[in-house]
Amino acid sequence: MSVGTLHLNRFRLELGRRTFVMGVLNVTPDSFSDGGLFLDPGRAVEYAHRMVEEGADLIDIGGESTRPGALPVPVEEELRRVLPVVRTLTKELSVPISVDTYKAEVAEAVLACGADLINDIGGLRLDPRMASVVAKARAGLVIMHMKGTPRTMQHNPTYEDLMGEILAFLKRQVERAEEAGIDPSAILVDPGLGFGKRPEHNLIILQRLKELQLLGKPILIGPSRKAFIGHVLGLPVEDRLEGTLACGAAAVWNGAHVIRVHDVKPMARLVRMLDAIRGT
Ligand code: HH2
Repeated sequence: MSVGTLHLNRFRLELGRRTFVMGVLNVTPDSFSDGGLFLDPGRAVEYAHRMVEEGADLIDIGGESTRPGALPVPVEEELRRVLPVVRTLTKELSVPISVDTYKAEVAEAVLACGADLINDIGGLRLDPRMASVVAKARAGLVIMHMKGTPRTMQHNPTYEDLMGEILAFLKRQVERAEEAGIDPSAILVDPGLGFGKRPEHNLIILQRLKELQLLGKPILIGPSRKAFIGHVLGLPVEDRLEGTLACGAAAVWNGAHVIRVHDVKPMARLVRMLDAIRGT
């Protein structure tokens, strides 16, 4: 379904023609699947180039792990990790650069360095200044749903109406973002697979993803290597590629516009093939 054009600072992405792949670059020592691999800025930059060659349409840089139970990282440390990489990649790459942070201070600094998109897993809930910082920089914003915080989110999450609660939260936060002056065509929504969800919740979200189309915003989804895939297949984190691809296929078929993934090459091929079948 076409929802027009996505405006991300320096870039315009035409939605509905093809599915976009967002490559994950975790500049952290402890991310759940790639922690420690790209802490060195040189290696991080090199890997981002590789992901673009393999078909990434956007790069998402993260300086704090948000895996279940993770503790917050101080602003100074998060900036120390991400800033050199953001500075280099905004110059060297011709794809939008996203930064995965829920802290307004981090967002402000990376936007000043030319980042195009803030991926806020807190969905404007964890830092009251985030909306105005993104608005001021005329950047894009991902609003993600999470129940609780990374430290608490997997403590027995329950829902009376899973899709209803996610929809209501995203609708409210989209309104907040627009009231703060963020360009309505710069906002994406994400139901937050694995963030305060039991395995079955994640499967229902993938099955009923189309319901989020009611919001009229592009849908981003991040199934990559997550625990619910391990739960279904009985496989460890390094062995979840096929499960991730299956989730990507279901998500594209059910209306996702952007897939956030570690394994760019196979996912890029998968979405190209699916887009061809759909005739988009
Ligand atoms: N998942 C993770 C991190 N950021 N952002 C969005 N919008 N959607 C997601 O599903 C999402 C996200 C978790 O994955 P990863 O970055 O690999 O792990 P970690 O948080 O341990 O760094």
